[in-house]
Amino acid sequence: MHEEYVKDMYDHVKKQNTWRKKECINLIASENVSSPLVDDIRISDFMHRYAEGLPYQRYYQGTKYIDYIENKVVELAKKIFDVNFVEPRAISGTVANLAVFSALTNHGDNIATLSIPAGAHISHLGVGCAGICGLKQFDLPFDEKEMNIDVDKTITLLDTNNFSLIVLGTSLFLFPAPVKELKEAIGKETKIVYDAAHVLGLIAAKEFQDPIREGADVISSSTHKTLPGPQGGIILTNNAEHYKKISRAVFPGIVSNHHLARLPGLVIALAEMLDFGKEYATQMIVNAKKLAECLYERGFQVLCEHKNFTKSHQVAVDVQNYGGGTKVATKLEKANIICNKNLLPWDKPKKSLNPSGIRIGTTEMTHVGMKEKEMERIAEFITDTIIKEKDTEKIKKEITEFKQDFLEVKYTYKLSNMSPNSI
Ligand code: DSN
Repeated sequence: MHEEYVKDMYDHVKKQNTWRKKECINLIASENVSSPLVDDIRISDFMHRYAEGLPYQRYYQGTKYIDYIENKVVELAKKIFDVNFVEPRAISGTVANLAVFSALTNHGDNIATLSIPAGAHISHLGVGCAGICGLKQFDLPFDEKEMNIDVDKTITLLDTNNFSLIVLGTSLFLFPAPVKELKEAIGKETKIVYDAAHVLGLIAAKEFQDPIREGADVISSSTHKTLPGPQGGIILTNNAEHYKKISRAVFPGIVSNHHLARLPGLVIALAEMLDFGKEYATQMIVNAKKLAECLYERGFQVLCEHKNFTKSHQVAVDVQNYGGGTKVATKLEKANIICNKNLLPWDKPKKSLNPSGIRIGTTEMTHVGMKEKEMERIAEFITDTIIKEKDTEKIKKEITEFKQDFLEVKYTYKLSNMSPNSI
């Protein structure tokens, strides 16, 4: 008998829930917590079902409710992002990228993306989806001071090579990408794919940039970062031809079961963004600027002081002075401050095990109601841990106490007794 595994799993999940939800300051920029409504509806009979194909044209019976729900995802995503076509069946941001790259390129084509130290997601590269699709990846020139693409040098690169795709949108994403400038400079054959995973919630709230109107052909994204939905992927476009190819790439190409149980929660998250997204996204950005400013004032080398640090939910800090990203992130974890080490543009990709920086995001802490005052407190905790080297056990206790006022997700509806699982 292996019953002890059951107890063990319950025990460990409980420990995770308590630690990360109640005792930690989570500053991982790619993470968020979804609202209780989104969480609650995620556990359902849909976890066990298949629905291959498109709504009302499935290869299975028993799909009438998921057909309805999937159409609601499409309806709300069209409304919020003002696009004509939505493909919600990619089960993650990387799967969305794989579908888009494979649909819009041919084996052997050239693709231009940022490098990892300049912020690209791993899926943009030769080791990721671009490589799987047989694409030859070129690095877009990057201006380290401005923390953005160097438009002039990029135009020269694009003039001298034939590119099927340029991928904009990154995992280290402080400032809007120059979509408009590049669109004006490139030929029709080169398509722009904008990976919005990090900033989808900011785009939904019209607080960052409007990639489609600025010239992006396709947006690919995950659905669980600044847009606080269940983990999953989504693809948006106004181009019918692109949509057709991408949709075929998703199914039957890459995804069989598109993980139906996430879709009702995605509808709720989109509705929440329509009603509360503006306030939430604005506060996320205000908080990021405030946290950056407070860290800078306390002696940290926060990037881009000359540009007011950031226009997104993210802050980047060069921590070479304190032993590098690995040492700093590990030390912060000991105090229950969770963030990630991050390559910065001046790092060689090989430095990924000990990069120069850390990346900080205000996504989750804003979602649980923190504002500028709390950002100041977080900067103080970080300073105490890294610069003043105070006792981490003591800081940890203070953080647990501090966190108790921020256990509830805001920017959602006040509905109770709605659980669909008590039938
Ligand atoms: N790798 C994730 C991030 O942290 O940005 C995105 O998938």
